[in-house]
Amino acid sequence: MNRRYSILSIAAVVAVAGILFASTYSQSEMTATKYGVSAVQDNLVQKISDMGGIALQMPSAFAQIPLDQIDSMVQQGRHVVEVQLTAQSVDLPIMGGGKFHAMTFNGQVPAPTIRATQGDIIKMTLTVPSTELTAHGNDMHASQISAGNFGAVKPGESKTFAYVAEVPGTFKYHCSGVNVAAMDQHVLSGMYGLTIVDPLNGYHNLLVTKTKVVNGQVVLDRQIVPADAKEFVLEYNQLYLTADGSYDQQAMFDHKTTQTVVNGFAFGYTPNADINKLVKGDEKQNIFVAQPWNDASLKQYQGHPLFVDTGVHYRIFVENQGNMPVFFHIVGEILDRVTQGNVVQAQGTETWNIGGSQGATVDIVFDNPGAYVAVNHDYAAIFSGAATVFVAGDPFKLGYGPGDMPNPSDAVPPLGKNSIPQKEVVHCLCTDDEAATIAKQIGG
Ligand SMILES: [Cu+2]
Repeated sequence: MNRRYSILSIAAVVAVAGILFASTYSQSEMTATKYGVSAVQDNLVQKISDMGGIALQMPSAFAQIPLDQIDSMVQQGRHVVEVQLTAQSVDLPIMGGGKFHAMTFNGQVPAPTIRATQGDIIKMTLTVPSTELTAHGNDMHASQISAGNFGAVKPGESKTFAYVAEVPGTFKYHCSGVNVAAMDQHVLSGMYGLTIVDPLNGYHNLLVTKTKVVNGQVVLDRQIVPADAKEFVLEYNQLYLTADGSYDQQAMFDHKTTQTVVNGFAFGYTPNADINKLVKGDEKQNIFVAQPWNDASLKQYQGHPLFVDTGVHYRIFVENQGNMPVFFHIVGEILDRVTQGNVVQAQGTETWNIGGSQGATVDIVFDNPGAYVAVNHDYAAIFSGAATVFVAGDPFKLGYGPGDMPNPSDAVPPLGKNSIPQKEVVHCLCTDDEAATIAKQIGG
């Protein structure tokens, strides 16, 4: 049992309490000045205060590894995955032009994807440079440590913690704000990432059941697809912004999404000018109606579809980083398998509902060439950014073969237990410095 859930269930209340009672944080650290808090909630906040306040609500850690024990654990056979995160507030572009005030880990949204194997030690260091205007924190859902344990890391300081990733699956990690106060602002402004914990014994083969005709009879045709797969990561979130690109907390309370983003972008995985020219002979002629990230001058922000081969096993790690549901659906396809943790939840399902701060691993084989669009099948989400184009095979007869076309670097996770490598091209909602670092990593 992970006690975090009981903590997070009151986190909103605690965050409000933190905002109302914390005297150590200036108003400039909190963008919003008006809160959608009713009189009833005011009473609840007062009750929490009377009980002893936030400290009483936050039990101490119970699964953290003392840092001086890591070496001996490694000698006994554990592996360590080291993660360096640096808080960086920076302006990044949004669909439609302009920029928003992003809060990031390492200058990119989402933060780097962490890949570990069940049983590994994850050792994370968060550094908050002295140039940051506010403290930051970290809560890793792959751990089983109280969110209040890590605490706030002040500007000019850094802090390390470590834990054993005991449970396989996809898990978000996110800034925990200033002792959970302003956590919503920090997460919804970009401070979130994914930890993929591979099952210790690897992934299962995929069973795909079709039909065929034998001797005039329709019979089941069970096909076993090996566990090794090409992989993608899709992280869903929302932006709640004022006209000048600041975080709009009232819009969050009202669930009035400004844009829906996948790996930080609204419509980030759509054809670009080069692909239009290849397909239509005209770089300005769109083959996807909503296509804001088109021109090559946009550099790392230029749109790029996900190119997939037909007949190949794809494993898609989907995480809902936001606070609206994700009805994950691929238009024109059926999800062959949905796994959460290491437990199969569905086989052959049209859509899978992923709640806030929940992940799923979707296995799929694209059978026929064509363009398929992965959506959050909530129309408001689709039309505000949650549409991701998969191009399977070579439907436009351009002459490329399996694996020839590169895929966006931010949609391809680090290699894991049963990963098949893919060609990559730099694509990220990230600073130019971070884009240059990624270019070096992928040899691009
Ligand atoms: Cu933060």
